[in-house]
Parts: sequence; C-alpha cells; structure tokens
Amino acid sequence: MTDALPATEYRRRMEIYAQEGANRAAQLGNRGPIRLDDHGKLHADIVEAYWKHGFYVFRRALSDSEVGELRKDVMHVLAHAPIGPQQSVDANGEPAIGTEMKRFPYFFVKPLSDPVGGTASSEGRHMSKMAEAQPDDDAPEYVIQIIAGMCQLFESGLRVYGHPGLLAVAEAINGPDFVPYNDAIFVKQPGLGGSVAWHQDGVTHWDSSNWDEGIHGVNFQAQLNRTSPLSCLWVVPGTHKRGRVDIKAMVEANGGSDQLPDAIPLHCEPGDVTIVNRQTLHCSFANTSDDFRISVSWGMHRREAVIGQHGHLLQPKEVIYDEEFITKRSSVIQVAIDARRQYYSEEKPYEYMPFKTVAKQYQWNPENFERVIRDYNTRDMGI
Ligand SMILES: O=C(O)CCC(=O)C(=O)O
Repeated sequence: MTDALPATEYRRRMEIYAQEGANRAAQLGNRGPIRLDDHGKLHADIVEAYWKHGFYVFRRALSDSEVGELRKDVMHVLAHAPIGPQQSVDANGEPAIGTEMKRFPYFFVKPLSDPVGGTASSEGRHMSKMAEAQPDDDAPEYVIQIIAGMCQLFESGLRVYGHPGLLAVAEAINGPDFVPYNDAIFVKQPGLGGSVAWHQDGVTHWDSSNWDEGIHGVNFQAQLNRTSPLSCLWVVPGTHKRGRVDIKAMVEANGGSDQLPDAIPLHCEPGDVTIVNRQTLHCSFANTSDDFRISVSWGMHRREAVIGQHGHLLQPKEVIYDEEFITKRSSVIQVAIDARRQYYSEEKPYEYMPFKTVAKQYQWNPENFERVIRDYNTRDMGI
C-alpha cells in the first residue's frame, strides 16, 4: 500500500467528485417508487428509463420493518463472523457463523484497499487499479467486504429474495423465464471499506452473435443504511449499450484518475433498492466516509442467456448450466416466495412462471431447507 493516499486527502478529493456526481445524478433522475400497472407489471415508463440509462433507483421498496430485520440479521452475522480469511472462529473464539457451508461465505480485504483492480481475478474484468487510502494505525488487518449465501444464513435474506415487487421488476427486464445469478452482501465500514474497481459484470456474451444490451442480466441492491456519494455504488449511465468498454483507456484518458467524468452515484435511503444492468460500468470507492454501507445484492439472468453455458465466474469451467442445474438453483426463488407468503400474509405472492405447476413442492419447511436451500450457492450461475 505504499502509494496509498492519506485517508484525509483521499476523502477531500472524493468530496469534490461526489458533489459533482450528485449534481449529475440529480439532473438524470431515474428514481422513484416501484409502480405496477393494473396487470401487476412494472410501469412501462420505468422499464424505458432502465433501458435508456442502464440503472434505476426504487425508493423505499422495502418497508422499515423489513429493513430492520435484515439489518439485525446482517449485524448478527458480522458479530459472529470469522476473525479473518481462512479462520473458523469468531472474535469470542466460538465457531463462526456459516463456516460449515460448502462455499466459505466471506471475502476479506485490507482496509481501504483495492483487492482486484488490475488483476486477473474474475477473468480480468476489473481492468484498472483504483486509488487506495491509508487506514488508521489501529485498523484491523482485514475487514469483511462480502458475505455470500444470505438465503441460508438468515430467513430475512431468503424472504427478500421472494419480494413480489422486485420479482415483477426482474420479470419486466428479463422476461418471465428468468433465473438467478448469485447473491452477495457488500459491507463497507466507515473508514475501512475497500473499493470495488470499475467493471462490467458480464464475461460470457460480449462476442456472441446474439449479444444485446440485456444479455448479461440485472443486479439488485437493497440498501439497509443511508448512503452518500462517498460510500455508495457509482455507475456510468448508458455503458450497457456499448459492448465491452476499455476501462484502462478510460482511466488513462482521465489523466490516470479513477474518478471517471460521466459517472453518477446511486446514493440511497434505507429501503431503497437499486437495479443496475450487469453490463453497466460500475464501481465503489474506498469508504473514507462516516457511512456504514450494507448493500444486500442479488442478480437475475434470462434463462436463454445461461442455458448451456459453463461456469465462468463461480465454478470450474467443466460445470455446465444444464436444465437440471438451472432448475435446482431457480427453485430457491420458489421457496423464497413461499417463505414470504408465510411471513407476510397480507401480501400477494409473486407467481414465478417456471414453477407455476409445481409450486406446492417448494414450500418453505425444514425438509426443503435441506433439499433446496442448504449450499444452494454452490449452484450460483455467473455468466
Ligand atoms: O456494491 C458494491 O460496492 C459493488 C457491487 C458490485 O460490484 C456488483 O454488484 O457487481
């Protein structure tokens, strides 16, 4: 971290950029509540705005009580998480939560660092290294940046996966035959959270003959705390239409700075849910702010974009996403819908087309926890 800036200087530079970005964001808009039409479909104006800019911010999509439950559950996991990479005990020396899962659910980073920019990680999609900042002397050696596997770790995580309004959004973007990608809770503690370097998520279809602006799917992020432009996700609007962009060249053309000129921050209030096209260029900066950002994230693909592909991002290349694999992973959505039905009895459940005739086999109960949910994320589908 020898080139890292003092955190105060990093923050000073970010504050100027953040203000400019917030002004650009205010002009663009693309924010509002989830609005469904008389048939329960996402309002056409929102769909159009999403395809125009490659993102949308849904205000207050989650109720205060749902946000409160998610926050309590995430904080519980953080309090009982392993003390560092490859560790299995928490800060009290007790067995850490989730370490029995087949996929170790935590990703650690050094405070205020960029762990992946300019490396071969995830097929080299984070092409350029971000600026880093120096943490305080008493900062821990590592902090958690990602918690995976929320549908297994706590029930509020499973329930949000079955949210009817958000599933209607997934349908409006991907069509009714949509399938899941993965989930990841991004944790960016104040003065500690590392960056996530500029990248486009997709790695599979850039050169496909049927490439289009939606082929790599869409990501959702539910915000549990208020975030400012200093701590939130940033996007470069419209880049989902441009094919694979040359991030290195963009940074070089910007005098070597990662503060890209056309980017805008997706700062949010608790309960807001952002959707970002997986081809839209996005990043988050090292968190030198006072915000504690917790972003509960998950993604959805079109089935036709996934079927027959091999595991690019999450599994070895020998793993093929065939019908059986996809059906098994997608059944988590159906169980989540039922978990939500049992908990929010006043809400109209989403009808998930691929499981319409077999929904009864996927009720939320201990048996289906073992059959469907346990280690479900070994079947995440990243394209
Ligand atoms: O939320 C963040 O900080 C990064 C999210 C991200 O890169 C992603 O969802 O692909």
